[in-house]
Amino acid sequence: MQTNPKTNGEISFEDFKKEVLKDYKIAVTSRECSLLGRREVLTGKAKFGIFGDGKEVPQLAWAKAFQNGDWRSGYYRDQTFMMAIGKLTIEQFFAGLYAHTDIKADPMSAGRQMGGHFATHSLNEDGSWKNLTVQKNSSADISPTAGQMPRLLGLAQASKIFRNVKGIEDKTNFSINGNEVAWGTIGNASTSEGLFWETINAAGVLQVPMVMSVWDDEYGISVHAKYQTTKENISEILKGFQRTEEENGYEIICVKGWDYPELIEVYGRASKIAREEHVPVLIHVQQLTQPQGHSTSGSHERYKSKERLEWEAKYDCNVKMREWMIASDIASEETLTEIEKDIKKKVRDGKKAAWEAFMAPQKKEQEEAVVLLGNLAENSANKVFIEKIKNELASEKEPLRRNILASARKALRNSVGEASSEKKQLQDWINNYLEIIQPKYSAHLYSEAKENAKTIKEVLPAYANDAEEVDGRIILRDNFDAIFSKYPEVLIFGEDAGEIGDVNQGLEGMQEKYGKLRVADAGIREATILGQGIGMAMRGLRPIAEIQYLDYILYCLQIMSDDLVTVRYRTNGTQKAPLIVRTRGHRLEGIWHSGSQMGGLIHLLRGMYILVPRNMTKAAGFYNTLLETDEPALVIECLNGYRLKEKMPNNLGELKTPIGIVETIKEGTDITLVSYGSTLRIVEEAAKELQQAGIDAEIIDVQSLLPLDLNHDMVKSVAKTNRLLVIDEDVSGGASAYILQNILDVQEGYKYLDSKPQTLAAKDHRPAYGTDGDYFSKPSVEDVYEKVYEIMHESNPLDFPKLR
Ligand SMILES: Cc1ncc(C[n+]2csc(CCOP(=O)(O)OP(=O)(O)O)c2C)c(N)n1
Ligand SMILES: [Mg+2]
Repeated sequence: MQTNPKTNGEISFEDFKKEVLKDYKIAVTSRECSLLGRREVLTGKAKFGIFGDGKEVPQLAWAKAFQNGDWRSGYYRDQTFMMAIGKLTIEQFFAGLYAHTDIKADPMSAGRQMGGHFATHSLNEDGSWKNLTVQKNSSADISPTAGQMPRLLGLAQASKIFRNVKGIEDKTNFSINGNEVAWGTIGNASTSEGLFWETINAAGVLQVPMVMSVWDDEYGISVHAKYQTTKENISEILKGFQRTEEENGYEIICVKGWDYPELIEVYGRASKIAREEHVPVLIHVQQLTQPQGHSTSGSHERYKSKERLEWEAKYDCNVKMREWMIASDIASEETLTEIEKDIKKKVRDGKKAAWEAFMAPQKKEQEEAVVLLGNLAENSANKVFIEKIKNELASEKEPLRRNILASARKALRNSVGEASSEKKQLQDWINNYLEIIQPKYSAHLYSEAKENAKTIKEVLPAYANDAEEVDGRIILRDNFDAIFSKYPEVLIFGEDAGEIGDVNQGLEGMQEKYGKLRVADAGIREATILGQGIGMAMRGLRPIAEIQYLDYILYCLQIMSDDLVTVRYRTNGTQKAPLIVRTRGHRLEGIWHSGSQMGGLIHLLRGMYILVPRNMTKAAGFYNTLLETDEPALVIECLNGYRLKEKMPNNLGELKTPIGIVETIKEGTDITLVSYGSTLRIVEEAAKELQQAGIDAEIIDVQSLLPLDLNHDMVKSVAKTNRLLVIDEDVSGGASAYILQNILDVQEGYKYLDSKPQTLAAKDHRPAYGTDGDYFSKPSVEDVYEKVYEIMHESNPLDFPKLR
């Protein structure tokens, strides 16, 4: 008799059989969904399909080891796992495929993500946290291969923090003594990515409870393992990571992906090692297949040999599990055939129900539009044309919103110049439709909770009469001290952030005071520093990830752009990662230490805040504000500001810089100069010199690039001065153009201008090294002076004769 491998025979054979049969049903259901899913794409009902066929059986074993409070960070093959943990039904599977915009129908993303991208809900509808320890959690998937890896590290590290850091024991909604395991999955080919290696190394160093499964089907789309992996074997080449008696490392396990009992044993063992010892485990799941090829956009017959295809048919994990069940007397051939027939019908029915649910609201909207178009036609000189549009819309059996709205808008065009109550009704309907439907595709880029960061009021720095002038870094340091003592869930980590208290000593002494887990040195690995932050923020901690210099943010920009800033959007507001990224930049020295690539950042990072404080008091205020809210943010401190003197406030930890609010730092009447960060010091200097020439400039500090000037204060200044110059250290057409567009277009500043609005940016090359390199690369006081003077000269050559 077969003993139950999971419980070593502790349950009866009858119960064991029942459990295996239940698993098999999930595997068959999942496979049937994949098969029908592909057909839905090929017949045009869904746009794209990527499925989990060929990877079912290991996911059943994984699901058994996965406990409440645990986390998944995986990729598009994991549908069977999601079904097995009870987080994906047949209807939901198809709703996702069709892009159903109701979060109840498609709980993964409300139709925003293509099928196969999974997530669970961490937040209630009001945006508050759920109790994450009583549910099974999946962080939301992203499509870029290996992009799930950095976040996985943070999800695992959170357990270590919860187990070892004092003062957060009461956060029982997030962890129970750090017992939670973070489970990663990745395809064999995606292990070629740098992010995989960076994460594997970092998890080995950090010794976190992470179990990494590699689903190995020998291919990455059409490209065979021989082009992907040295020795064509990921566990073989990772052997150096294996822990020994003497040294920490990984437990590395290989297992055949079709061997159900073996898989259950392996996943049980992995879970225990990671959970109890906080040691990372790598499971190389070999001999998996792709029965339908990679995705719906191609067929694998084009690149797999006949022999390989025959092997895949034979070693299909579901087929193998079925054979094993029959050989072990768990079920007869007849019973299994009956089950399979039953499931086929269930999946067909579920698919039909999902399609009908998807179509129902759209059909209703179609009917409404058809009636309105009919009425419009009756009262229009263009009746014939409008009726044609109406009839075409009415004849659509499966109407999409695009067609409904496009028809209504086109019909309206045909009645231009006419007036009727029917037309008014259609106009109202279109406006109302857009108001209701557009958010289904656009909401939740930022927090929509009433109490969001934008509502947090400024608290000005307060000063004692005899306030000292200190180096800026002291203000920052003492403010971090206040933060760490106020919020036990805050932790900071980065290169040199720990022992020496960061390269500019803004964290001096903090590690000694708050310990090595809360103020931590990290390896040189920006992408996974960012990932640590994302994962820990998703688990209720308040991480601050430090990227040593702004220039090196490019190493983690992909993760910020693809993962961090899309968390809220891609989950339709059901997950969040309120991570603060701290860095320092703008002006210092040379090509890789004085970058100010703000245009690139603001365009790639919509979904987080980008804050550019001009001094350390402002920076401290931003950190304090951010910790009262739950948006991710990037704070860029001025590299050349740490040793400049600032007056020491006596309300550190309390003072707050508002988000999205500009500040006028000098009033003036002749021209508005808009800038931010380090450049402001240049602008202020130039303004002083301009004053001597009789030019009175007003200076505005933007402070916050995302969001930008929520109160539209910049246009008020332009309305007063009628002239505008935007100055920064980015390339031309970068952030300065973004600010200009906001003032002219969004704030309608063009109405008030008497001179051509202009920008003054750095040269388009990277900044050269040395004092002269800086002078000839970035805007100087003279550049600002002359540019402003030129604008004044053009409008009044008599008072301001030509300079050069
Ligand atoms: C960064 C990035 N490059 C390329 C792709 C396109 N792509 C999607 S899946 C895939 C192959 C992945 O193969 P593997 O990791 O073995 O997973 P499998 O699909 O075989 O399970 C590729 C190249 C992508 N999504 N992201
Ligand atoms: Mg593969």
